[in-house]
Amino acid sequence: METRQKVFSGLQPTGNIHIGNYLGALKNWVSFQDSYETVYCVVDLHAITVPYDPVEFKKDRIAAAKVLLAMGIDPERSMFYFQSQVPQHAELSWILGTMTPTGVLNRMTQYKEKADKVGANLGLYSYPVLMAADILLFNADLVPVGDDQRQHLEMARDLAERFNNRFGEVFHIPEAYIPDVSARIMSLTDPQVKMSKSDANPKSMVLVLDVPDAINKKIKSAVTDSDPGVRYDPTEKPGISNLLEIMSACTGVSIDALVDEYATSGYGVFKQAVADVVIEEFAPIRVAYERLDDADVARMMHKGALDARIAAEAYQAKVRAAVGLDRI
Ligand code: AQP
Repeated sequence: METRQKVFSGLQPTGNIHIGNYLGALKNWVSFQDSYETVYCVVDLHAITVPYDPVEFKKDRIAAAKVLLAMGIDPERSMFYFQSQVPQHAELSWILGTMTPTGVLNRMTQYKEKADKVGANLGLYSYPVLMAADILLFNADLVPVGDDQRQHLEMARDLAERFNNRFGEVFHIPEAYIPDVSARIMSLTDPQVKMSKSDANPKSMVLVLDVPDAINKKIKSAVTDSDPGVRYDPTEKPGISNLLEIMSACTGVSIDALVDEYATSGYGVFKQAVADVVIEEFAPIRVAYERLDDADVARMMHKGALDARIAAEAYQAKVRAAVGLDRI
């Protein structure tokens, strides 16, 4: 029997899920269910590496699971659970941490950026080790992520190789799956920086659950430039190029074809077309989200964690045996 390749990815339940998360990674999560064995996880242990309110966090965690279910993550086809409820993630992270040179962690750009904003802590520093453990725990082949996770993925590959060289072949070497278009969706208010959940300005991001009027307003007020031609040029025209990427990733129409269509239409017409496409993309997700019940979702996630613990244990037993920590 042919065994399918395995996909793993995670989403932090920190605040609202935006169109960058969706087009950079989550849209692929859904389509990968058709041809891969898929393991998806709401990575709540990662999310507590920055300041948070536990009461709000509990709600955000369920909300993140609901958005993913509403998008089309199907617990019948994917393993789907909260990271904290499968303790093997943390155990493997510790083991990998013992073979992670601190010099490598010191080079992680996301750590430097976040530590400057929210303060340094050990969890934030070792975040890429936990991410490596997430990926390696189920021996994933492919990891759909946005461009900002490229460096972390490289580190996961490096740790898998270090482990295999020292203890024998246990891990597959995972590949990142980073889309050609929309791997780095930029802020709508400052197209020089990545769209980010932690941006304090709500106008900087379109949220997956935004109502049509909000999507319209945000896209129409997106920062562009004073030269009116619609062209793809991320250096000279980062705002328009960002909108072209959004439209192309939502519709599947190439950027060249979109440029042909809107080159001389003016920014007003182009922005309206982008807003219409995004509204259409997100409308069914919002409807499906409203239909989901928190208690049902909590039960689903509990069941997902039970299944994931059993599956993870089979892999983790091999890791323990390899490093001399067999259960006796
Ligand atoms: N702007 C983006 N464009 C494309 N992909 C993106 N991703 C994040 N931002 C963009 C991808 O979304 C997936 C889930 O991200 P996460 O929940 O792990 O959060 P993050 O990478 O830390 O990015 P956020 O959502 O913007 O949060 P903050 O404010 O903390 O930086 C990942 O695959 C990520 O690559």
